[in-house]
Amino acid sequence: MMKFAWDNYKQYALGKNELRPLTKNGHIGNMFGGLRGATVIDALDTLYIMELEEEFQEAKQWVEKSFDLNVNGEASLFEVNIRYIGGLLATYYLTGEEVFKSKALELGEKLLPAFNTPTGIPRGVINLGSGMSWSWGWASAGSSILAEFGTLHLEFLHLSELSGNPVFAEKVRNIRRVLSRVEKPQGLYPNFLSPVTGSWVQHHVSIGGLGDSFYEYLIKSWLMSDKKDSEAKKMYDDALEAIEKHLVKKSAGGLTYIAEWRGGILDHKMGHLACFSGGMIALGAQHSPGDRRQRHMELAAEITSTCHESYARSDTKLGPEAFRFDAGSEATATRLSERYYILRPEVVESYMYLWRLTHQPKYRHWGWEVVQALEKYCRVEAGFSGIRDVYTTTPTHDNMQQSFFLAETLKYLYLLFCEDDVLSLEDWVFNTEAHPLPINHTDLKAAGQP
Ligand code: DMJ
Repeated sequence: MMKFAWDNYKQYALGKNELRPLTKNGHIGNMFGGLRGATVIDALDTLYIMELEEEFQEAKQWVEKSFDLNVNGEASLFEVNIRYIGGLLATYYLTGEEVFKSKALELGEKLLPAFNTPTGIPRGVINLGSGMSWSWGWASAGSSILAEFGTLHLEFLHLSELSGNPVFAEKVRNIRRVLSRVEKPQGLYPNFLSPVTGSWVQHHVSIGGLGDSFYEYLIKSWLMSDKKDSEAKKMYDDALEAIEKHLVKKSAGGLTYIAEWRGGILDHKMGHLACFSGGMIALGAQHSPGDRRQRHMELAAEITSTCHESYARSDTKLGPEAFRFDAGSEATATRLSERYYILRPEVVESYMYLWRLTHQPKYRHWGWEVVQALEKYCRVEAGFSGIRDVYTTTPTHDNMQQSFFLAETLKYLYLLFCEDDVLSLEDWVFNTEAHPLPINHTDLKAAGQP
């Protein structure tokens, strides 16, 4: 599947950001500020770990010869960080090849002006040429988004480590400082914060879109620090406790889910994006004392099972973008606009973590169901495409092979079916785009190993 996705991208769209597999051309879009080759950078480490050597060399050559960082355009700070910086760093750590490190550092420098705000909380959009930055037009009152400024920590620590320049680490430590001091309603973190005043702009809380990877990066920062970053662990534990208390619910049919919160009122829906949380909670549970460990492992398994239900209850066996738990609907999309599937990874991501942490065969079975459904409904003549409605066996295609399909969905499926020592969870943390970053094992460092 990876070879098919890559070969078609290479044939029809090399150098563009994504492949359009029906029209057999490339898509550039406006998320990466003039940067090109998002699929190349997102695919590099997956090609490498799958030992697709020729294909990896093709991708590497494109980076060496054609990856141009002197661009002028409006980029999402978050997307450039998780896909480009994350992909380049991971490939550098896997291969030791300098080109990936130098491109990551050069690109990292271009992101720094986004942090020039009164609080140091970066704005969401940056022009990579001029360094001008601003907030998303759709974000209320010029605010910055929790999942965006809260998803820089892992990559920025590595940028400082590799460059010897502390500025990257200082930027993310300052974000942490602002967040640890600000008052949290009921212990929860709202999704919109003003980069000018450092206070919340709106009380919408979500473990799915707009909030998701902020929580993920707290627990992973602690793991990546070889469990030294106790501040991150405490913030994660406290946040999870508030989530358990206020957002975790059980449906009439017995399905556990995490609701969204709007100024104290619950919205009983889960987005596909929120389905990563089964894996995150299981990962965090490994390091909790006895009773909490068991409770969190159960919660992780229940959420993952609910997400599996959202797949199992559809005609295609692929899950919708969002599903609801209002009376009469259980883990299904009730709105037309929520019925699509765009090759997202979060559900198989949780299967991978739960498999590695419990070895219960059901997670492999569920992963295999996804493989079969992808082959049946998303594979088209020239690549893989998202579908517009998971509730019909004759879905139309959206003509887009997302770069995260190669970075995440196929990588997590691969890891679900190989030995646990391939990118072992003892040695690596995955950034939110599934790019592996090494855990900073201090005992090895003390023993003189790099
Ligand atoms: C990816 O880019 C990342 O997983 C991000 O955290 C959320 N959205 C997509 C995949 O769905």
